[in-house]
Amino acid sequence: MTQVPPKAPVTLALIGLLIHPALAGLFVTPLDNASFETGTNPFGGAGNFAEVSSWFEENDAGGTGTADTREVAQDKLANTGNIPQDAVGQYWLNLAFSDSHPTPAVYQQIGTWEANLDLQITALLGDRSNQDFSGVAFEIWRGGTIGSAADGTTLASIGATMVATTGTLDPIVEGGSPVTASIDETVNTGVVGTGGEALWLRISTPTAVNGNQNLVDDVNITVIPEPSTLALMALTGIAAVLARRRRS
Ligand SMILES: [Ca+2]
Ligand SMILES: [Ca+2]
Ligand SMILES: [Ca+2]
Repeated sequence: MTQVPPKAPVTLALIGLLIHPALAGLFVTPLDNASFETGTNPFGGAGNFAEVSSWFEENDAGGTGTADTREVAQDKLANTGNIPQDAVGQYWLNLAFSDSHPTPAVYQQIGTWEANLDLQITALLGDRSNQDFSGVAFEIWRGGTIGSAADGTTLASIGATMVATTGTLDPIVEGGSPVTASIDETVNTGVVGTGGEALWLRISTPTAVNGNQNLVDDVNITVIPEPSTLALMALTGIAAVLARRRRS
């Protein structure tokens, strides 16, 4: 009777554990228009977008009122003297604060909520040399009515709840020239929620004062594998090497 070598079943079990449900929380491509390169300006004029594709602008009523004329994506080529030129592509998101736009923020769905996901967020932040940068926060929200998400609608008003925030990030040192800074932050989805409800990314400028402009570009978000998953990956690699050695 042939003895079945134990290594193959062990390896298969480890691979099975690697297909971890925690990795399924984000969409395969979590963000659309992550560099803010597509949009329209229904009010005419070249360059800046008043409407950014795939993102919901909380202040933008979608066609009427003064709020709509706000530049949500800034054409860096339109003001080469005061806008940072080393962003990805031609446009920055511009979270610009004024008395008529008191809480500029954009959001989009990035997946479905699952407990205790570590999410890594990276992005570029930009400062205009002729405006103050006051800080940007990257927030994770869950729940709410997906079909009610729209330009001019806040995440809070559709019933979503914030579960994590980077806090207000302000790595910019104001000076006489445009400045670019990169951020790399980790947040966690927490343990309170319902599996499968919407998971959102919201970008806001919580502490702005009138006249501030906060540029954001090249936003990326990924799930960080849990330490146990990383250990299993290492074990699986060792098991595969051992199995190969035994065969040769
Ligand atoms: Ca861009
Ligand atoms: Ca939009
Ligand atoms: Ca500045």
